[in-house]
Amino acid sequence: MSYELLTVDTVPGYVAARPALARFGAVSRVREVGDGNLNLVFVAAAEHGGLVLKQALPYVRVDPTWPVTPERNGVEARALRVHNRVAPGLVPEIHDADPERHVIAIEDLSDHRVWRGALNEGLRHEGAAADLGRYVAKVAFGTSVFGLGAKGHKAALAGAANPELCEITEDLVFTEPYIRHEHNRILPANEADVAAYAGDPAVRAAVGAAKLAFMTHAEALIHGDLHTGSVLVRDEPRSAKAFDVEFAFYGPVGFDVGALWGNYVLAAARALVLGDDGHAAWVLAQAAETWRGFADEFTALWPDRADPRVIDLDRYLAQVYADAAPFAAAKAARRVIGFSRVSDIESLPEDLRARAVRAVLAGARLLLAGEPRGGEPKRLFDRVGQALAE
Ligand code: SR1
Ligand code: MG
Repeated sequence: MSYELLTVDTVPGYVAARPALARFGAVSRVREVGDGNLNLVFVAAAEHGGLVLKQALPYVRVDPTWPVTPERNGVEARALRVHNRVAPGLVPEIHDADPERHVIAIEDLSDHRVWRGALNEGLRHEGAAADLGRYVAKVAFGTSVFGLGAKGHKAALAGAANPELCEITEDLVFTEPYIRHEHNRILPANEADVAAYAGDPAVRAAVGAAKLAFMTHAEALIHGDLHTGSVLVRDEPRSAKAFDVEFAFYGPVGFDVGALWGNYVLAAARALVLGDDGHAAWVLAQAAETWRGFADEFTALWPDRADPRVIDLDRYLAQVYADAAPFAAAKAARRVIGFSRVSDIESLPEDLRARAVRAVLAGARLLLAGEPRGGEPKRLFDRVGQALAE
């Protein structure tokens, strides 16, 4: 390895040596809190406040034979700066970026918690789903042709390539669940469900079309991995922030909306098999909340800067909406077939897990069936709820 990995013992010295972090003073306490697939994450308490250090590992945590470029840390730093500019308050602030050790220092948000865990416990963070919709809209507007103009958009696009991490998504979300692959893990009770889902020509055609859109529709500097484990929430004062933007790239805006929707499906499937119908209904209702936050914010941004002579707002919104549904399906299905599972499903006892997987695949099928232009998320997710419950 060509760079030194941080440890709880070396973090204080590291912070002391970074001029951009001098204002924090001496670090007195450090905890390693990383639980994702790709990074070391340290929370450091210092004389003048807390900070978080995120260091990219050059491999996948659970499979060190699988290399992943640590340059993604620089991608994340650049995207986070842009997202702070266009969506302030909806992402962590960034204090420092170190391209040699592949470390970023960001705002300490220890007074928040990861949304997935809260959803798993049946907690309701009202307003979070709409805030995330607003975040997606601000990024969609501010980093696209609408906010940057034609030349600005092309220049930004040229500087924001993230091919290695895009390839992970192309493989793990859109390909591996639909072929025989060593990454796939399927309970015996779900073998027929997965074979029926992944082998269905209509499913394969819709997922293939979504994959092509992911690979070619360079609309905005999207988050790229906006699942509920990439969201922090707080009750009082109310706050929701997206974090972990290392998968950011110029892609289709519907992918971020769909990622949230797909993760609501996972959370709802969990709630349903646990018998908490009320929580399942609440979670699925968040899909419409996210859409409302997105559409309202994007519409509010539109009159100032967009070109109203040719490009039509309603058509644009309808396109994002139509894109989001198959992306949601692919994002939910990959979590119950392929690599990288989620606690919503994995922490269930095996019999309930099998039921939840079956429900998620039924929901995914419905979302892949195609949403008509002019469709409406409340109606769509009412139908998803019925599919999950059948
Ligand atoms: C090898 S990385 C696996 C997954 O972790 C990230 O959170 C992304 O979702 C990626 O697909
Ligand atoms: Mg992540």
